Amino acid sequence: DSGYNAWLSYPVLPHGSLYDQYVKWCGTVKVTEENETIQAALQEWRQGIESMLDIKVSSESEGLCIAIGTFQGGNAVIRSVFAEDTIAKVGSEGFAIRTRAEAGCIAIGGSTPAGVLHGVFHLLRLIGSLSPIEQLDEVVNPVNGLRMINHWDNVDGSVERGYAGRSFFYENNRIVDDLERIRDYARLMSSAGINAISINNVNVHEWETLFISPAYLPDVSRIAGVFRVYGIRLFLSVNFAGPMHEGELETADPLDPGVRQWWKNKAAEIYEAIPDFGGFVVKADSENRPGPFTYGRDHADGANMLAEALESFGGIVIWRCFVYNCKQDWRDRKTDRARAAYDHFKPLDGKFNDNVILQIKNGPMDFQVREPVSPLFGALERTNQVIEFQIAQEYTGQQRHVCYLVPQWKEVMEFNTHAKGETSLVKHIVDGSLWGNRYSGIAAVSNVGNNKNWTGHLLAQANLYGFGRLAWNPDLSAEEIASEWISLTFGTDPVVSGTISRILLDSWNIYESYTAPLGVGWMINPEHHYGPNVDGYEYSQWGTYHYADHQGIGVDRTVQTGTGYSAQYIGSNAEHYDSLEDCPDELLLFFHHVPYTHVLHSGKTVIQHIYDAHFEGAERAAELLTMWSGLKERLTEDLYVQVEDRLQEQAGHAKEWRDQINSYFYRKSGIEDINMRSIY
Ligand code: BDP
Repeated sequence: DSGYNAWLSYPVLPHGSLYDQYVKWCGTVKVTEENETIQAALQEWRQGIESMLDIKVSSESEGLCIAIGTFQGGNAVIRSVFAEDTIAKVGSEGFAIRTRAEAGCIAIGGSTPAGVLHGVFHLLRLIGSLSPIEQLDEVVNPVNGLRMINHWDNVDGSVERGYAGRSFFYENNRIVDDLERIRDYARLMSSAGINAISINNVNVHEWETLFISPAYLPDVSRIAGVFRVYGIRLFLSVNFAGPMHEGELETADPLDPGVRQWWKNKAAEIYEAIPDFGGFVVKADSENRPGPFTYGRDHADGANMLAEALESFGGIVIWRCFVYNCKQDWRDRKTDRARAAYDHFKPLDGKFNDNVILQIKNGPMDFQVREPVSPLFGALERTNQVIEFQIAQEYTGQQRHVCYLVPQWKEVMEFNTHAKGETSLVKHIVDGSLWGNRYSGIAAVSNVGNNKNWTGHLLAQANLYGFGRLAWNPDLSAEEIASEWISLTFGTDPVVSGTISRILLDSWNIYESYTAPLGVGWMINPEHHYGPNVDGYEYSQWGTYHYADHQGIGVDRTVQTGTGYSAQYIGSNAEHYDSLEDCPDELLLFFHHVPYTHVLHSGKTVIQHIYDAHFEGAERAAELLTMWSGLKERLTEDLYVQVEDRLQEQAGHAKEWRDQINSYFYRKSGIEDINMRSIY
């Protein structure tokens, strides 16, 4: 196995009492519906059970069975097992599952075929992670409405920030003919709980506006057809100046009647080809993308125009808040990129149509290994919003280093914004419950490509799986998600799970410790963003600085002497971040400029922290390799070697990080390491 089957590998289960239990119940399946999603669920069931239990699944035999179907679908077993009050609790994507000894079956019922499919994946997951199945009785619904993956794939087959090969959607400026891999991708995504995928880059180049033209729509519709079977809606990113590039208008002014009509016609054309089309993802007035600013209009004008075009078809506009000045003067210490999203969008709260969702990156900068939570969460009381994470490890080792990001995402989701009463967690803003939004949810930039194992680093699959699971249920812990992923991918050997779980759970902390210190970020090579370069972005236009000199380091974002960014938070959050005494160590340099001799809560000086963290980080990166080598006899050679190669590279590269960062700060500060380790 090369990793292609990922968490749908269905490894053979060990013999024992649970195995016997599974064999007893799972060999017979009763399905009555012809619907293609139900049939896909059936096929998945056969594949999973036959592989894990090494038995044949039949639909004929008598005795105990699994019954799957919708409540209205005419399957008598389903009808008899679930009472009306249970059925009433099952939402459009959820399911009920119940073991009923009297009826001789385990029944999985949904109000829609997609719900049934999720239920089948659920039971397969329980079996694959050796959970008992004889007392099942629950209703499971996803917590978040939108659970979305954003691809940054370009139609020429390249992938922006792609670290796992080329696109599997496009080749030579066309959509691929063979949809086999896309089907397997849809299975993987659906099994993790995803229900929406945008298939093209948010940076829609002029020539790519053709995507929504008659030349491409039939092919886009083929992909939508594959997704549909797995309960996933397709979205497209659009270029705000589409009417000028794809159309022949002279303007893209959102208040121009001709432009508005153009988008309406376009929407009608798209829905003709794809009746369940999800809607548009838009990056406007950001990093040189066109937008409403050109015409003196604001983001609400732009988004609402598109929303109006989509509304009657049930479509939505996902408008990104990653908007900032990427041509700033680095000499100006008052302009602060971190402020930008809030400054742009807070004044527009309440002005967006009902079918617009703002998509907000988790932090105010850009997916650094450590950032505070974006202060826009909590600031928008009357606007639909989704959070955006980056599964692609652009700034976290580019899938050459292992960095399990679920713990980071968990931290963000659990952050208390204090926006509405004592407890106002990001996860409750994102799931729509805090403000009662019409639309809400969670999106992330994909980390897949056409590499055999999808993600380049095999262990990066855990981020893809973990994102889906967390979007479905944010209350799952990072440990639970890791352990599920490991069993489903590698099987249930406890030594394997113990080791991989430790590697995953330590990895974010390790990566953070040998890269940019204490929340300051950005010490990377410009453009491609891989590897250390302390001053790489220091004198550039992108607004990403650390201000290190011979006395100190950090960005002063306080109210009194800095950019005032800390005041974008609410109540005690604003106070803590603004205060040098209270600011948490891990974010100190994000909020404050301090001397190297400043003493942290940990009791160390900033400079000693930098030295220690980098020495320890590089050592711990090397230990990851040692830990992995303990699994050599327990894994297939292919899987073992894939990860070994990457961990070797990481161990070497972590030393390079250590040496560059430590030397830089030693030379700047002239302060010795108290432990006298060698710094160059
Ligand atoms: C940054 C990437 C850039 C993206 C941008 C975005 O470096 O390639 O276009 O985010 O989110 O992280 O639009």
